[in-house]
Amino acid sequence: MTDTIFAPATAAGRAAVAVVRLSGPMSGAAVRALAGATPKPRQAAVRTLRDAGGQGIDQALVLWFEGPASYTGEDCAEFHVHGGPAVVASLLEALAALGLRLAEPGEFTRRAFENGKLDLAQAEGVADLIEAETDAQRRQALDQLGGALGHAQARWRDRLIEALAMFEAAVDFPDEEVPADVAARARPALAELAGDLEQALVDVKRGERVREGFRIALVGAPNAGKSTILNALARREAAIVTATPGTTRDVIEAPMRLAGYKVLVADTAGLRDTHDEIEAEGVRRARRWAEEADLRVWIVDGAGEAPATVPALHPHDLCVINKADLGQGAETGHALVEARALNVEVHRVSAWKPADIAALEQVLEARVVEALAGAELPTATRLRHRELLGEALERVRRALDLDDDLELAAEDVRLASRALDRITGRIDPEEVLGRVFSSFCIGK
Ligand SMILES: Nc1nc2c(ncn2[C@@H]2O[C@H](COP(=O)(O)OP(=O)(O)OP(=O)(O)O)[C@@H](O)[C@H]2O)c(=O)[nH]1
Ligand SMILES: [Mg+2]
Repeated sequence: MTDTIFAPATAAGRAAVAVVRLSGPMSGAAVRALAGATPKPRQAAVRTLRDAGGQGIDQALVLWFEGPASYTGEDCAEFHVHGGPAVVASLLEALAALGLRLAEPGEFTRRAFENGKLDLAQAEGVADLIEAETDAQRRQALDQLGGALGHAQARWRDRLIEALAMFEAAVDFPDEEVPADVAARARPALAELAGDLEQALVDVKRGERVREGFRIALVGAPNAGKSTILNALARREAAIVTATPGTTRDVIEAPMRLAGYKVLVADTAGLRDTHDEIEAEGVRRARRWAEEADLRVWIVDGAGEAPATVPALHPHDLCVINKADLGQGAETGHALVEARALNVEVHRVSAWKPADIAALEQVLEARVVEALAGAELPTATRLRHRELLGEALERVRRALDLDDDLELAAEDVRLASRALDRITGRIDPEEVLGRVFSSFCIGK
């Protein structure tokens, strides 16, 4: 028989109210043991909770959800108690004494998934909604919880089944004159599907960025003012600033919120050749972080005289010429020439002037919006989805290339369909499910 599980559903610490929830076949018995009779399903009732010895635990609001009309699909109950640590601790103790067990992270949602209350992508939406810190993360997670990805997956799957039926008909009736014709009829459905999957793969990058944060790297020569700019943007002394070149060694990430999106701005070690082992490692890390970032901002010491050190930049990156308050040195001219050659937009600031930092923040905000805002929310939002979409697309493309060998094409269509099924977790092995649910918090 399934265990009956319990867990606090609210965060630890003091609060007005704490919620403890139960799920499983013994939930009703546990409510009766602690609170007397079970209340009417889905109606709140005020009860005194008592442990097995008859000692009062708290006055609580008790909710009873009879399965399958509950979050997990099993019998469930909730106790809304006063949110003091001792109250919660003695309630948990009383539940354990009744033979119930503390839930694992994500176990409630896992049961909901196993009982068909939501698919795997929706369960991931639940986790993302709990993690959401920005408005964009919240909207995207809510959309996923609403089943947006599952709906898209069902549409894609229908096309595959249509194509598969045609291939199979052609394989089953080889004597008739159908094969070439059938392959030709399956082709448009598959080609359209390939287009949809390509688009979903473009969008999933946006979805991942919204979830994890848009990454902006501040890069450039030592002493250009990268750390000063990071601190000004983050509004705190996140990085050490000194007049000594080579101050920053580690990558220092500061989370920010721009236009309702999560953004990670990273200060990095100044780029130069060095015999100092520690600094050299810092420069390697700076280059790696910058390469993987969504936007690189090349910071230049505008008052400097040395030729500008040019980092590896991508089209549409930015160049910020700093220390405008000190006037121009030869480095400004070098940087302008390089920036023009690389087609990189240039802005001039003094990191010490709040108005300049505000203007820079606006430029960065516009870049974030341009990269992440779309007419529609991305349906796929994480690496797991991206890999499965990629696998499905590859299979569909192979099926399209194989029209003389209908049996092989049919097999590719079947494998594409399997990859798409795994998005909603229909056929996933235990290990994949374990990985998804273990990232949840306890009580969800
Ligand atoms: N006058 C002036 N000085 C600045 C400005 N921005 C930074 N500085 C100074 O330039 C020096 C270097 O600044 P940092 O922010 O440490 O430079 P960095 O690019 O992080 O340097 P590394 O960590 O060595 O790569 C410090 O003395 C700052 O006070 C500015 O806009 N105007
Ligand atoms: Mg620095």
